Amino acid sequence: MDISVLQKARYAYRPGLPAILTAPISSIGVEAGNETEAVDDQTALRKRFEHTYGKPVVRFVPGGNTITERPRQVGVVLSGGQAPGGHNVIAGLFDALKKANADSRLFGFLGGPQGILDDDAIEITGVYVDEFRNTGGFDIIGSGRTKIESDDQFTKALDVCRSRALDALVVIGGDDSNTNAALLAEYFISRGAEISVVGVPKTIDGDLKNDQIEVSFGFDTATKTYAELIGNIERDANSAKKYWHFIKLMGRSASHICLECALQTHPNIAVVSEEVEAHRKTLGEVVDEIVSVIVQRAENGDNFGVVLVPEGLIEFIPEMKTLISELNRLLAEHTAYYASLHTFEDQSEWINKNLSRDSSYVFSSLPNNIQRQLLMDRDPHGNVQVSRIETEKLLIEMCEDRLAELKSEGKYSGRFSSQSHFLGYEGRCAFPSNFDADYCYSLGYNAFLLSAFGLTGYISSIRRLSRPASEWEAGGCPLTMMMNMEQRHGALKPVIRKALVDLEGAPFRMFARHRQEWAINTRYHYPGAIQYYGPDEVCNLPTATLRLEHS
Ligand code: FBP
Repeated sequence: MDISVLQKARYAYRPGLPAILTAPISSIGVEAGNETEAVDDQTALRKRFEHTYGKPVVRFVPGGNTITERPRQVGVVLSGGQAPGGHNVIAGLFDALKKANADSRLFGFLGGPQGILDDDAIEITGVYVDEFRNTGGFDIIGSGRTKIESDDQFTKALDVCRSRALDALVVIGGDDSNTNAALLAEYFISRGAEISVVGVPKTIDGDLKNDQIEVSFGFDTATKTYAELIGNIERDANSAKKYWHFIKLMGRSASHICLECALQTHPNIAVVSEEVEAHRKTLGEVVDEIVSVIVQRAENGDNFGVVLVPEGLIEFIPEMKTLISELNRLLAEHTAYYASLHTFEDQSEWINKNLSRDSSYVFSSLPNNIQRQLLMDRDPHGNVQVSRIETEKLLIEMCEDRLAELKSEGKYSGRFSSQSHFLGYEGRCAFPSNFDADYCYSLGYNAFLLSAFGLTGYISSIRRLSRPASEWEAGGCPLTMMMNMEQRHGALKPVIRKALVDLEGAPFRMFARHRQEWAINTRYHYPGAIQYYGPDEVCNLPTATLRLEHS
């Protein structure tokens, strides 16, 4: 195989594990805490999860009751968007399974949850997994966004797991996929099946976190990859001194990626969606704030700068949020009729007629390309595909209009030339940083132990991540503990609560303390590329967000 020098070198990397997980498997025991409660809507959730609600948080410790080392069959599925480190989760799972019993077998469902429904799987062998160790991507078995939600799908999933004689199913995914894992766990028990379902917290977005999950895997590598590119763009901006760069950053909903990148690169402006929503800022006000920095910098002769825009911004602007929820409802309730409208003109005319007066006004005031993007298909979980909405270009257009007005009023005399960028897919399949390589391997190894102890409806949890890997704590958290009820497709559904940026949290406060200085003076910070070899502080430093939240 023709592989890069780095890929070859990474095959030899031995990921770090929490000390407890390096012990012989037969010497590891489990310690359970008290019963737990969901974050909200406890009564409804207790009823919905009759068999799995309220279980204790568990931690692996030396000795006590240990697992029997009989051969086991485990299935694994990757769900949702790619995140660096997914291959190592599977490698950790494989190694633990084989360490417990060499006759155990691991099956990977292909192409995401649809692979379960189609019973499309391969056996993951030692030779096969070795090709993927410490590499980025999900190509080991592929991923997909199918949601298992109908009764028929649950029955099918159980039939497939039974026919393959699985002892456990490991679901590697974000909040929606782990919600699915919780529902599957409940369904399996309710049908008398002793098949553990264990989740693993994945998403570059960083919004699957809480007291037990300090960070989802992939966030570390993806933000470091984007920060390298932003730093490079900043240096270019500061060298040429002629462009304003508007950089949209992935992260469907929360602004964790944007905030982390701001902490790493000190841009002139970073918009944080959660702040926009908290202060109920209109799109016009967001634009005015950006324009005010452009004008002030122009007064100092600096007609250049860098603006970070979170991908999910559009859904946090109150008037846009209302518009999107009206659009979601219209498109869900009139799917067939809407599909019969073939031209954009017909579609937008029908939409405009059926929106409330305010939303119709907002919709009509948007440029045509943004209107089209807002009408594109929703993903299987009902989310607007924000990665396809060109918010960065919308902001540029609006800034240009506002600056032209100011110029005509004699209040601005600078030059505004812009470049737009979208950083998203560039970071999702990077070689995992040492942090993600270690964390993912530990999560996978740990997921096996949870399943082998017969725990179901749990998510793999590795904590104390700001310390060296050997000091990490390993255990599991019941998925119901992270849930509440939310409106989805017009009905109340149990879902894992997304963690948005906390405006009182240390990362945001750190940003807020410095942003004025970064806006006007040029204080760019260049983190450079991820380093895999070299001094500890260069190769193994976790994200600023993790350090600020947990050190
Ligand atoms: P997950 O939540 O599934 O991890 O995906 C996150 C994400 O990368 C978002 O940041 C982005 O909006 C979305 O996936 C893009 O989805 P797609 O890969 O389907 O274009």
